[in-house]
Amino acid sequence: MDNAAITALLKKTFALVPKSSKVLVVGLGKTGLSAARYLQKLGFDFAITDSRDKPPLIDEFFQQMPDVPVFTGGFDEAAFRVATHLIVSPGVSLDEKSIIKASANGSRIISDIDLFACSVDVPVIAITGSNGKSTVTTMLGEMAKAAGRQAGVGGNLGTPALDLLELDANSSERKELYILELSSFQMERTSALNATAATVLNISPDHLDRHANMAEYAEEKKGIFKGNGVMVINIDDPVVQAMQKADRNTLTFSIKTNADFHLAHKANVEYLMHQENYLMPVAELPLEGKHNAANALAALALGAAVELDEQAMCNALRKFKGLEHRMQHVAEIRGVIWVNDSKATNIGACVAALQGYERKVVLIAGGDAKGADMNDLIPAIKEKAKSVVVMGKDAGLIKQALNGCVPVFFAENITQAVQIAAALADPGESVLLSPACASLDQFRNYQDRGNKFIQAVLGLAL
Ligand code: UMA
Ligand code: ADP
Repeated sequence: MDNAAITALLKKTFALVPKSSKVLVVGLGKTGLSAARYLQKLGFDFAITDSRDKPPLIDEFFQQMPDVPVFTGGFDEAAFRVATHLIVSPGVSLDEKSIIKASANGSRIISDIDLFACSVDVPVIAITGSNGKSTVTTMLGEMAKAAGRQAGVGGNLGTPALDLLELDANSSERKELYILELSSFQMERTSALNATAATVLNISPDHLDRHANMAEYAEEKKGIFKGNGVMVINIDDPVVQAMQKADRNTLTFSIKTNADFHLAHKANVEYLMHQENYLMPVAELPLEGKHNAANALAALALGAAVELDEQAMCNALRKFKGLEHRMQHVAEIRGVIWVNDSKATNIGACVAALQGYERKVVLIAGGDAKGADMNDLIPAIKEKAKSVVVMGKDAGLIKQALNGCVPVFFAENITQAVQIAAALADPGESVLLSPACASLDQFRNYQDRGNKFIQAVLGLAL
């Protein structure tokens, strides 16, 4: 789409007009910086604000846009007062006083995903859910590549959606498809997306510190189906199934029952299926766990919605080794297998991890529970864990929930947790870091937690 067509669509959709609208970008992280670059390329008047004194990307911003007004160290009231439009980063709550006030005074709240939606005329696939988003988004990106399609892959995954666009007329690469991972925070402030195909992979409790309750959280995720694209529905999840609409093109997937994409046995071999067609044996997926078979089926369904070649998709699945910090094999030391699942930042992910185990497991869990009910961990822990090492802010909540059903040990930090787990695990067993909690109480992010875990584990081998 050329820039004139984009600005025309922004005007029609959001009354957003270069030189006349006053845009305030709220949050100077990756999203804010990508929005600023976009607005500058299209010739908009804008300013940027961040409540921190020294936001993470301020130096990069000054370098790229020395003339754009910046307000840091608090949300600047005057900047909000004059703004006709606010582009709010996902990390900033819409309950912020300044945002509520500006909105009441007529400022329109839009997201980077709204801007993106007004800037593309090729198919967009949108993926949300409580767990598996990054895995499915990356899988599908690999499938598109294997099928010979130029795809832009990003969103919540890491590269902001706006940074995937080619806004320079002389840009040599032309994307034929976009594949976006979207979070509930991105969805709650997006209204213009009409994805060619979209999915909510699953719904389990997460981010309940930011959403009022589960119903509201699910409602934000459901927003991904706005428009008239193909709905890819996980019929194993009742909350997702309830989102299905009779008048829309739908592809279903299931690891439990018959669906458009499902599992079936032939001569004792389990296959990924497309209706009656045997696509490939599940055992050829390098990723373990039933939840990853579900992820593969979801990716196949999304790929089918944009007519990716089925054999190319299967070839990509055979090569897909998974992402770091998701059920990542770290080492086998004295007969004990150590697994890093630091990205398990909610209960659903930890339960899925435990359910994949045949071996006995020593689980390391804890961190910031984000308002979740730790009692939901009990059945899977009772069934699969021999003992649990807890750490972080909500360690006590987990111990309390488990109430003596398995032995629980406290650790001050990840190194101590690894040492305690090493003493507890016998040869033939596994130690799994799958915290069911966010990491920010003790670490920079989940990657930092996973890396420190790996370091401590490798230290055991010395
Ligand atoms: N900020 C304020 N005031 C606040 C909160 C934040 O000023 O009250 C500022 C921060 O100082 C910071 C900026 O806002 O400078 C950060 O913005 P952000 O938190 O929205 O983060 P970005 O760097 O823009 O990254 C975001 C996503 N982050 C979040 O949703 C928290 C990234 O997802 C995403 O990769 C990126 O956009 C590109 O689209 C990360 C994430 O943790 C991986 N997502 C959550 C998850 O997966 O569970 C939802
Ligand atoms: P997200 O981007 O939604 O956080 P990831 O693919 O990064 O998802 O995986 C996050 C965590 O969820 C990891 O611990 C992973 O093992 C687990 N997981 C992946 N897919 C699923 C699924 N379909 N159901 C439950 N848990 C899953």
